[in-house]
Amino acid sequence: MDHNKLALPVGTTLDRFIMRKQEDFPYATGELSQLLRDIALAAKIVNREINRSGLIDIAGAYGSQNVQGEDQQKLDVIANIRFIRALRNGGEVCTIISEEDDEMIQTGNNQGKYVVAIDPLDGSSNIDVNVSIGTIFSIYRRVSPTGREGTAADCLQPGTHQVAAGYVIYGSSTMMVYTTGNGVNGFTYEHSLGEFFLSHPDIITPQTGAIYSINEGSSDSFSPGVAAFVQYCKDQQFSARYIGSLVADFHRNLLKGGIYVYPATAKNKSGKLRLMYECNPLAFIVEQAGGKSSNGTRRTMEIEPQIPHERCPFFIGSKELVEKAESFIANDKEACDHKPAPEPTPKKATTVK
Ligand code: P6P
Repeated sequence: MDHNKLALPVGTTLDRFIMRKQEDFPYATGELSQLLRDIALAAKIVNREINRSGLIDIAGAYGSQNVQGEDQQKLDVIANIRFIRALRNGGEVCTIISEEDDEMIQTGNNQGKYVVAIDPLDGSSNIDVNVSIGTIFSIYRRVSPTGREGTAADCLQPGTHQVAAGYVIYGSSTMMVYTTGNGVNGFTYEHSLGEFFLSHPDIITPQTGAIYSINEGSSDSFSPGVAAFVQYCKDQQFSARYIGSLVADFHRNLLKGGIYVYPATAKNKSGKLRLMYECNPLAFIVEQAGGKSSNGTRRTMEIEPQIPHERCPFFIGSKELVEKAESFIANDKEACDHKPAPEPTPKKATTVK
């Protein structure tokens, strides 16, 4: 019996899970395994900072310094530093695109075979009101030869080239959910043991659902197709659930069924969410779980990135709901193709901070 093919029991640690599934990785050399462990380690550290920040915030509320007299840094800056440091020290990653940095980050690991795109702490403005927030990451194999810095071509690969993707949700419990292209598995963090344990094996998202997540405050500028889909959801008496934290809305819909939509609006002409480190990783996960993701007309993971921080309209969740939204948009006479708004061309890559 090939024990590696046995479903691993709930309670398996993340480390053991990664090791036992290693032969699922296309490259099976252990480097991707190590990279996933590096991300999990950084997530544990960020989790601790988030839990403390509530306390420090209260103390820090009386000044810009925390109880230790340190200048209080914004939590997303701290998270960025932690993930970059973990990826640099792990040695497997040559270059990083981070939501927190305009330019590509060169780690100095020129032998590293992987590139990571990451949103270190999405929704961080919610931390002050104790709403769940998250880290979202995407992993690619570099296309340029090792031995030198990573290139823009390494970083601007379509989502179909991802070798792994995942998110960490810092909520009522902290979970890490990821895929390497062989299904989706969720791990819950046990603080007292400092370990992630398999809690949600082989996640499959419902084919349909009765939850829609969209900021209707922008409804005046929705395209007719999007407005018609929102009206459809209301006619179906779906529940409107919008936390304002992508990872939290996505995670709930992944487990319960539903759709999250961030369309083009007057304020965000190409949508607000970033293709490389928000849309593509979640698209990889949702497709592996049987769901769907698009920009309203095109599969998210087939969009060819032009710039590292490109935005795109985002429709993601239960397959039948995404297809219903797409059908309204297809009927929308005024639908205009998504073209990324011109953004400043990236400057030269910098060395890691
Ligand atoms: P709005 C948080 O800033 C974020 O990037 C996502 O986590 C969230 O879903 C979205 O923006 C909320 O944006 O415009 O509805 O406040």
